[in-house]
Amino acid sequence: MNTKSVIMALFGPLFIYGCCIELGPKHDPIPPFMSYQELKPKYAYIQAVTVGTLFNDGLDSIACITGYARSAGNHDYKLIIYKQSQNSEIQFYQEIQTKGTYVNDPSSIAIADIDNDNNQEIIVAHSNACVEIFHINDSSLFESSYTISTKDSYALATGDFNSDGQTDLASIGFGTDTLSVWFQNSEHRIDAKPLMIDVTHGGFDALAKGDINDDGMDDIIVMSGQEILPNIGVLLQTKAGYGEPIYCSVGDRILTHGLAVGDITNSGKDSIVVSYGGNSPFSRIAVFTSGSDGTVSTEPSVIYNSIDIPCALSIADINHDGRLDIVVNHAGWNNYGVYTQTSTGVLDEEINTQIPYYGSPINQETGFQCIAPGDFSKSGIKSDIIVVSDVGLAIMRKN
Ligand SMILES: [Ca+2]
Ligand SMILES: [Ca+2]
Ligand SMILES: [Ca+2]
Ligand SMILES: [Ca+2]
Repeated sequence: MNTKSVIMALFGPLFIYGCCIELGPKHDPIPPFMSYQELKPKYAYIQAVTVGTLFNDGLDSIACITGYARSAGNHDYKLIIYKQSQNSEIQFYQEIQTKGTYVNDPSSIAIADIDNDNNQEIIVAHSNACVEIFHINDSSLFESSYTISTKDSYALATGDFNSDGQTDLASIGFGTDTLSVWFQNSEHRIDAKPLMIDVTHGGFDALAKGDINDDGMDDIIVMSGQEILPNIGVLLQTKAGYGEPIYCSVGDRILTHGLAVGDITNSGKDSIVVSYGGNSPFSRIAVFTSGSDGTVSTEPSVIYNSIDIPCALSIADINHDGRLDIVVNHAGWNNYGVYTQTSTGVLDEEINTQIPYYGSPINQETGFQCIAPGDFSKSGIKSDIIVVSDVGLAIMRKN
């Protein structure tokens, strides 16, 4: 027996036992993800990704947009679609030229039926220029059908923003200090003129919808990512339209990075979640939950610790227990964290998972849409996560 074997024989069991105590999570842990799969072909610079049932087959498919790749590649400013097959394989489907350019690059993407024909459209925002709509044609291919010129074209959200049963569009520009809401009219077209609302946001912003005051009507949440401004502006929908924004902050002179909205307090009501801070121990996730009377909370209801540089956030039921959980991207570290929601509506401590290291996609730090949930294993639950990495897109499927 050599020296190493002697040490292992004497201390190995103790070492392993010690590791179990040291590393074992405290409450009902889950392995966050099982498998990691890169999607081919690879794209150098994906700006944003989203998921939707693009082909009326009940299966989630993926759409993403590319920016400037800093190379001679010819995949810049494209809309790229990956389709899920019946056996849960994700296959490249289509690459489409967009109206994006170097100065007006594609920055945000959404999937929604904004003309009420039961086919999903893909909507792409080109920063400081326009919103471009892509329809599916008779050959089941997507094609650009029209654009809406607007400076409010950095971040997109869709929802029913006037409670008429039809899906509408909302958009903000990069630090424009306005929000444009584009309603779907009675002829099922997007109104030519938006409702414009003043709300402060200073750049690297994010946009989301959710029912923040639990009255059954979609509200709009604007996150500011730059300048000394309130972190969040909440626009509550009322039967008479939208009032003044309600501003919320995580503290003085702190910039937030990521935004997500969903019921992560087991209350049936949507909370706002933002990420902020740099390296640990100064990195956090803050949750804003309205009071029982619907009063919007202007300060965090709960703050959770995180690890280095928490950025883009997503909300999904990662462990299939019927409660929504939070997934956070740690920009530059190729690391993803999961906060699972417990039955009492508090979040368990963060569990992290590493994805293969290739380098740091720059847009992870600013791209609020570099992570999206979907169902890519026919589980009926959106618990698989699409992530932007520097090789393009990858799927992390649930264990
Ligand atoms: Ca449609
Ligand atoms: Ca509507
Ligand atoms: Ca509401
Ligand atoms: Ca869950």
